Amino acid sequence: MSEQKELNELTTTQVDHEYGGSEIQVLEGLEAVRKRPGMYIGSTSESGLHHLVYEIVDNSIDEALAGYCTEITVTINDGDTITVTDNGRGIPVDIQPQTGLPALEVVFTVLHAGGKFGGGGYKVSGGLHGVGASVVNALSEWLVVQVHKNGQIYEMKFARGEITQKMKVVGPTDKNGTVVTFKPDPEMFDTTTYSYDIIHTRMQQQAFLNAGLKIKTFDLRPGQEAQDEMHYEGGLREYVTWLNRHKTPIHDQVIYMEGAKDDAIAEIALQYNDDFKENIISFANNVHTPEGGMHETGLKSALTRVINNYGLKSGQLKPDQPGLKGEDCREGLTCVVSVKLTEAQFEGQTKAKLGNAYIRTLVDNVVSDKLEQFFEENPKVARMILDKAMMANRAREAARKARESIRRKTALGGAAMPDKLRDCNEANPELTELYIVEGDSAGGSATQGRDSRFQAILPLWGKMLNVEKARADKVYGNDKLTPVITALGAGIGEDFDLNKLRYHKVIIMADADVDGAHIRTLLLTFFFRFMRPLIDNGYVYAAVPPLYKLTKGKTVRVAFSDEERDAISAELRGDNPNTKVVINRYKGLGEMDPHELWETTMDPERRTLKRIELDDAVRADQIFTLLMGEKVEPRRDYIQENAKKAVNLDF
Ligand code: TTJ
Repeated sequence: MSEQKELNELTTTQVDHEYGGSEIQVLEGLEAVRKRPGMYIGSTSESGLHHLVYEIVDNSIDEALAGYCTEITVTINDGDTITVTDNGRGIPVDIQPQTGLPALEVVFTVLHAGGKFGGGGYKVSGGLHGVGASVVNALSEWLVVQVHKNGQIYEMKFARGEITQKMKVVGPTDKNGTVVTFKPDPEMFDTTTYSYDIIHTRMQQQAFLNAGLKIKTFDLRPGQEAQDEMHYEGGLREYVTWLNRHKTPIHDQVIYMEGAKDDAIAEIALQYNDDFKENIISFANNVHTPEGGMHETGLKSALTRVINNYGLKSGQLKPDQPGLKGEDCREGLTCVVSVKLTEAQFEGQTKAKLGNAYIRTLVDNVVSDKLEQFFEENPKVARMILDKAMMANRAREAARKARESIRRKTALGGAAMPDKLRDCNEANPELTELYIVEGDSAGGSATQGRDSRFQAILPLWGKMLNVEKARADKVYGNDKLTPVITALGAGIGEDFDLNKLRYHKVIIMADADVDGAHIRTLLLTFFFRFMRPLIDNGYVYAAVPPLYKLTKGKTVRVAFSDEERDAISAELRGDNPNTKVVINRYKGLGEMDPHELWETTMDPERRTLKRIELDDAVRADQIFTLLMGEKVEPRRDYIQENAKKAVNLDF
């Protein structure tokens, strides 16, 4: 009987549901999926909801990998149903001899059936990927599949995994491909609202990973319509270019390497930028592996070896000196590694780490051979990369030495305190305060005006280092920052230890002008980056000096704002408009005499302190990073905003 005749019969004849034989690996019912959905798609949250889409799309990508599909579309329809379309060969519709059922039916009703029809694609056997269309079906309120094949459209329908319409021909077609539409079951998910952004990002990633494949995404929901088309002939090369789009590359070309052994293939694309961070993104069978694994290990060891060898060969490195460390060789590196293999083993907490050891050898070999060759053919680029790694090495060494000397000095509490520090008598840090004061003259006033029993003064002067633009070694050795580090006594960076902190109030006292705000911003950025617990625990404050001085005869008052100035002025005049009230604007802390400074800004009974609160530290970190580098203004604004939000503690 021809396939065609068989199918026509199928539309009218009831087929026996007898499973025949051992070929079907899993005969687990789909109820199991509905009972414990998290086991199959990770969770029933937003992430699980989106996982349904990836699960379906993976099938189309397999077809593309097999060479038969060039275009995939993913649509969010009105009502948050999803349609995935491809122009592949279409899921087989013929009857499987083992089951007596159309292959199409088996794909959607039998767990893990997908792999059997993979057409030589790279199926993932681990993690949560590749669990198959049947899982999506089981977790959908309804699902419709249409296969365009042999000039016919074959259609089948389901509800919560159960067949509601057996496979039948619903019309002619001149195309090939598969169309699946499903509605996630609200009984199964915490939310059934899709995010176009999440889907678009994922599809873009897949388009980068599969060079030449065109993926379109649509959002048809009224009021938020959107569409995108992703198609990258350059594949991983374009991925790296895209990742570096806001950076300054130190060489024009993206370096691309590939190689294969047995049925595994490895692709690597990389480019260095003038930044200090490393950004390696790895994939196994198109699945992101954020925890890394064997492919990343192979890449890293080969990279370190090739760069060191090149340094030795070119005479830049000496054989009797310690070589460049791995991290030196990865400063400013943007790299994507993608491997494909038949039996991927995913390990780790979140199954996000590749465990197959032979992949390490493969990637190591590919990078060793191809990168060495590239360096030979492109000595200028090789030199740039080597120089950058050598610079990173020197910086790291300097940072280590500086950190160790700070550690040595602060050990045993016997650190030699900075010359400029005017320390207090009290030793209990819970009771002491450190005023960090801008400028020598203000420092002098503060020293004279303070209560030396518990208040210490550290004057800072000159231009502060912007830590956002500097490498760690510059920070450790900086002559403006070292006194702060030493005075606080708690170390820095990884070594920072709150238990050793010498003052539990760290008060930045700067002028109420732009320069003052700038120095406050720089200090806060420094604390945020290098002494984070200080901010997280609320130990950092800003002093609030007055803006105006009002004098009527022997009466002297100060005002902290224009409104307050006007109010006090009116109060002093009383009913007589001719009363003489002299109003002076303080130009800076230096203008105040020690007594004034004490009364207005330092006396715990009368002063205002603003606690610096970075309530959402994670968000703040992102903002610091975002504003890193050249854009000083927005960063300054951000920290000023946060300083304004602060609470008044002493009243
Ligand atoms: C398998 O080998 C014979 C020819 O067809 C191959 C196949 O299954 N191709 C295929 C499956 N292309 N697209 C799919 C597919 C697409 C979607 C949207 C959903 C599912 C479950 C499979």
